[in-house]
Amino acid sequence: MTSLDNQARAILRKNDRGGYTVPTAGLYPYQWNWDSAFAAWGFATFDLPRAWQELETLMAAQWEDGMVPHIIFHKSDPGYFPGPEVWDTSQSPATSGISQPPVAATLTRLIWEEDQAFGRARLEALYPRLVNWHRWWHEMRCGHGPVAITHPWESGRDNCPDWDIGMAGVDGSQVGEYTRRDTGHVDPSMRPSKAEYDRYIAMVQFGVKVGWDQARIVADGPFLMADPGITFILLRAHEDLAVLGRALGQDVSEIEGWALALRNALPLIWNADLGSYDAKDLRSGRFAGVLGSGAFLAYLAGAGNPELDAQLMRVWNAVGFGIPSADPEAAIFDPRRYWRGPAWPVVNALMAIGLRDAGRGDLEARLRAETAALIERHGFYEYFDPTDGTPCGGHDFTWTAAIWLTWAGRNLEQAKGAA
Ligand code: 9WN
Repeated sequence: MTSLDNQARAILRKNDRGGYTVPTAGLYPYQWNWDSAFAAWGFATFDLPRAWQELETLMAAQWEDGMVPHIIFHKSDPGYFPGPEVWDTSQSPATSGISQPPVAATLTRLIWEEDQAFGRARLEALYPRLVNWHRWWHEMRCGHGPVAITHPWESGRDNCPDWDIGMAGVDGSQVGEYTRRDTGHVDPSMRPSKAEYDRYIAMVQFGVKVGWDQARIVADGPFLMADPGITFILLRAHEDLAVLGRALGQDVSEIEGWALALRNALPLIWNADLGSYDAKDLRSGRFAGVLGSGAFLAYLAGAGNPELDAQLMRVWNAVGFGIPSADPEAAIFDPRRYWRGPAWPVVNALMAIGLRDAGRGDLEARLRAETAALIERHGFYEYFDPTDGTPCGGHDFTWTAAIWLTWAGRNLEQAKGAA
């Protein structure tokens, strides 16, 4: 075990608030949905019971309709805005009113594969909750075919350029006064702008106004865009959930039906002019026209193709440190601003699973080496500038530590010795 392994474990322990993990102290003081699933994967490398517990606290916050919210506000903390009183969802524990990328089934499968001897009872308890959540995605978010998001935060890739055309139609001028907390924790030039934040809050206020009625939000809300990233993540997760269901002796035909419907919808998010999968504004039918990490998550769902391969190599070779979240040769590229260019270890890890499964072990190894080098040189930061490796955002970050333990740093010493 390396000292970085020890540091990564210590970060997971330090960010543990008793059954759930915060992404990083200060900037993100609550339980976030996909962060928590990655934390569970990280814990699984050294504490399997704690890994299951992380998934259990996440899924325990499931709404009656099946949604698993993007933030669970276990204990109020003035360090984050917008907090529980702004979301006002009347849930207990308090939660936000949107979801986040459903990586949980995929990571549960990986954890289960490490713990088949003792994990069965815990998997049996989680499984119906996962199925209900996937049904919620199918029924509430897949009415147009691909996965629709009702708020950029639902995508997990908050202010990536994919959402610009949808955001342009959101009126943020009436949200009133508020105080942001994020810019007190990290350099404001790395975070979304005030105009973007006003619109984020306007979307939350719409949800509150309609009592978080998801059908109304989809039908009349200020923002509705097809997200290639979640589409691929959910497609992969459906398939992993079906594997788990079969292992438990369950009938998985409903899940297989959701997966088939989603796969059949992929042509709807292929933008031939761009030569890539692309986000689409579902109100106007217009493509976003931007290439980014959402498209490259296609590999996770076995949906790559030669044109996408060429795009991947072009954007990757244009930078030196991981796969950028936006096209480095496009005008919108901003290498240090949240999701508008930086490389995110956690997204690299998802793409790596896909590249490996696509038989591109060479690319997986390259991505792994680049991600490991960033962490070795700079530590467990939230994300990195892909042009020079500068560390950005929050420090001692849970999901970066988890990715180190599960993938980027796993067996690194042995791999180096063998090279
Ligand atoms: C809003 C916690 C989360 C991640 C998201 C990331 C960022 C929140 C924010 O932090 O989003 O959900 O306030 O910026 O974009 O992917 O889950 O790490």
